[in-house]
Amino acid sequence: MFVDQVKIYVKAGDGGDGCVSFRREKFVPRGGPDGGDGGKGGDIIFEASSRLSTLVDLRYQQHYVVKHGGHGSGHNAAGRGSDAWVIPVPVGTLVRDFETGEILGDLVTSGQRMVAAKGGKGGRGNSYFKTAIRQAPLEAEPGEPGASRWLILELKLLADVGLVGFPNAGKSSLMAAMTRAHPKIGAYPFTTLYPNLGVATWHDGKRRAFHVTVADVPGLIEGAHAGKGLGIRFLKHLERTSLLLHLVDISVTAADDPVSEFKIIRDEIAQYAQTMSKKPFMVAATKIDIAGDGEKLDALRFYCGQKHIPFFEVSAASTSGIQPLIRALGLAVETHRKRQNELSHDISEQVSYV
Ligand SMILES: Nc1nc2c(ncn2[C@@H]2O[C@H](COP(=O)(O)OP(=O)(O)OP(=O)(O)O)[C@@H](O)[C@H]2O)c(=O)[nH]1
Ligand SMILES: [Mg+2]
Repeated sequence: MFVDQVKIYVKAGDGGDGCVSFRREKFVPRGGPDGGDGGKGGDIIFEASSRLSTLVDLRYQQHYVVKHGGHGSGHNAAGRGSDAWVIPVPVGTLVRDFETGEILGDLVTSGQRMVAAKGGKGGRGNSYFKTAIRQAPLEAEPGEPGASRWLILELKLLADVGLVGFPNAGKSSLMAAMTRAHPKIGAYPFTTLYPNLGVATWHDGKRRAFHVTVADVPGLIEGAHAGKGLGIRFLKHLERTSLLLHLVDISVTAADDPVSEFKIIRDEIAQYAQTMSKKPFMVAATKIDIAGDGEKLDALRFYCGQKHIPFFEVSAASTSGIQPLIRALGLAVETHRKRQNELSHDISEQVSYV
């Protein structure tokens, strides 16, 4: 099951209490205070893991409460700290405070961690409060409470290229042809019910290999923005892509007018978010091995030529056109990454001069 949003409660461990105790030993009269400090309460930590692809595990457990640190005891013995609870989440998980909506963290690389709730400090024992004039303090501190809050965890997949198109357009087949992923493929609409990721490898001619992550999402139909079909809820997984690849079926069995099919999908994307329709995009005509008289293919090619839209012709069945497509996607993604780097560099330069 694919789950991309959950609400959970986290509570870090309270600190252990400090202890009031006095040294009592034979031959040591008035041994003085020896109450130890309480242990620290364990934190709640999220850790991004590339082995997870959904938040489903967190759907089944809603409360995460760490036990308190150990209390201090006599002989100046400090309480043991309680262990942190490390909760694995998929890469691409955004953590928000439920009350304020504030983004607390965005886990974008495997192994990245964030502390979602800090454990309380242990209280100090009475030996700490001893002074020259107070030889027998009767006070010790209680442990600090651990932080607690309700959180919203939202998964927004991280991919470079998003595949969009009508159901049955051949998105999952293309994904299988470009990457090592094995998405479900079927001769019926809505075969894909949740997003899949795959990695295509691209060589730049200097024996350097680059990786391009591709996301295949469920098909869109006219009215998807109003909830038709599976709706547009999965489009959020394409928000972080560098570019969109529109797949348009031009085979004999496809709809008659591929250009209007393409425009319907553009429209649905615009209805979803302006930021999405401003993303760079390309068009690939799919299933060219069964193009028939090629009239639909010609019409789509002509339209894209007029509009200066990068255009590709592919067949997942014969693998024709796949390599040039991967290369073009790789180049476009590389350019985008460089631009992003320069942009963040520019910003940091500006900041350092202020
Ligand atoms: N002949 C031929 N058939 C293809 C090609 N690509 C996909 N198909 C067929 O088209 C049908 C739909 O393919 P999918 O890859 O499942 O399409 P999809 O866009 O992922 O569909 P949804 O997941 O339902 O949105 C399947 O029967 C595929 O075998 C192709 O290049 N040539
Ligand atoms: Mg599919």
